[in-house]
Amino acid sequence: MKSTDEALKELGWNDFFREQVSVEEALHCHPVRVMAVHRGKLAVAGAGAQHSIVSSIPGARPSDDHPTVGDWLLIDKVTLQPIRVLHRLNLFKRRAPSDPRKEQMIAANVDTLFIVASCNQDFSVARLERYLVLAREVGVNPVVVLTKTDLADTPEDFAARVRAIEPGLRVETVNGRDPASVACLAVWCGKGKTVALLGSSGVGKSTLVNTLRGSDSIATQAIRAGDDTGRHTTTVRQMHRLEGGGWLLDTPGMRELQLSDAAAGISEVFDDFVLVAQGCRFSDCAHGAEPGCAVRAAISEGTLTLERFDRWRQLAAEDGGNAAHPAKRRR
Ligand SMILES: Nc1nc2c(ncn2[C@@H]2O[C@H](COP(=O)(O)OP(=O)(O)OP(=O)(O)O)[C@@H](O)[C@H]2O)c(=O)[nH]1
Ligand SMILES: [Mg+2]
Ligand SMILES: [Zn+2]
Repeated sequence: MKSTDEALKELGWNDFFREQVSVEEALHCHPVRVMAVHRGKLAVAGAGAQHSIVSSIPGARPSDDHPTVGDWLLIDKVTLQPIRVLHRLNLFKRRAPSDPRKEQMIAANVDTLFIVASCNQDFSVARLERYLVLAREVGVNPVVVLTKTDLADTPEDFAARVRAIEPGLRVETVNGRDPASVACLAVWCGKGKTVALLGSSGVGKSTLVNTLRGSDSIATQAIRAGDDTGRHTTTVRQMHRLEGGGWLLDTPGMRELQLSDAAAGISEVFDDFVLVAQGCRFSDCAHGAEPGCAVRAAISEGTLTLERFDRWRQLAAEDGGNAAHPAKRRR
């Protein structure tokens, strides 16, 4: 029989969380990790026990105090009532598609982010940049996983386009249905580690989880023939355990990733632009028709591209126009 501590460690428990629990709380509560969020219910796992519990926390304010998948939660030993969410190592969120004024929590306490995309006509550098901005903003190490190499004539061309986004970016090309091919991903999936998979519908997130687990328990579905887009097969965010003790957090494919409050992440992914912009004559240069604009000069010289400039401006505009002036916002 495993000790409580050992069992919690396998769920990702560490000193950061342990130190948040008072002696008093430890007497009548125990920690559990949120494995999945269903309508009004949470699937949680603790040392040697799994429960389905209510998700509402008395007194929780409408936003971040609520539990999301990956969270550590204290629950009452007797009633199983959730008491509070422990502070997170990190939290992925986006603008809610239904209401841009609201934020939607995606996942918490993630060690590595697999940004999944396919080597087919659905591939988009602009979309990958958004996911990268999110990873940088949250401070989680990203790995771009390019699937369906078996269907592409030149998968290396796709990988090269991803590598061009950021020097040193980790890119893995795989056939998601082949265990030998996905074995390269295991290094991020060690005991107690949490890997979240994000990406559009149909890119093969659930397929990767199935193959890495050596099972086919998660439903997957063929993509549309016309445009290679997916059918939104996965509908819940859920943690899946790997035999070696790691955790894969599968998520539903996103139609669009609208960033919220991501100025620092944008500056990091577009640091080439930020650097050049420091040479603009005006510190609040919008890089339009202003005299002495170093960004426009670099574009005419060909050291920066107009395509990337447009994508940078687009993200900055969505983020409230703040990203172009990182000095004001940088934390
Ligand atoms: N040939 C090939 N097919 C793949 C690969 N990866 C995934 N597929 C197929 O692509 C389709 C979509 O895969 P899913 O795993 O359902 O995609 P998903 O990203 O989970 O999609 P959502 O749940 O809708 O977000 C399935 O038919 C998979 O079998 C791959 O590397 N090669
Ligand atoms: Mg899926
Ligand atoms: Zn300028």
